[in-house]
Amino acid sequence: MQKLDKAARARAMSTLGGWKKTRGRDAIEKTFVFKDFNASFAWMSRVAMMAEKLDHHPEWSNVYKTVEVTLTTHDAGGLSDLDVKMARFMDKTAGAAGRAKRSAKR
Ligand code: H2B
Repeated sequence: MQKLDKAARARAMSTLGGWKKTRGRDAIEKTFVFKDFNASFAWMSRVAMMAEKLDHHPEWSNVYKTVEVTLTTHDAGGLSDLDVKMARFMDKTAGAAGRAKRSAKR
């Protein structure tokens, strides 16, 4: 898996909503806020199955209804197409939680 070059990265980022570059790392991150714990964990289960299928796994943590996600490709030492693919899948499956950019409230 190849790291995205500068142009490909810019193109990809312009199509992703609410994802931002991680400071000091070649990675992207987003915070998803769901209705409650049940909704957040159901989503994580769905994403987990996709992660296994793609053999591409997120760095993430969950506190109640909030899931903080960081995506990067460890084997490539940075952002690859797989991260973009995973980000799209996460946004698509998160519904309203994927459209909320960020929330201070947990
Ligand atoms: N996930 C992510 N995010 N990056 C990787 O480089 C990666 C992975 N590599 N999941 C996979 C697993 C690799 O370790 C296994 C052996 O295929």
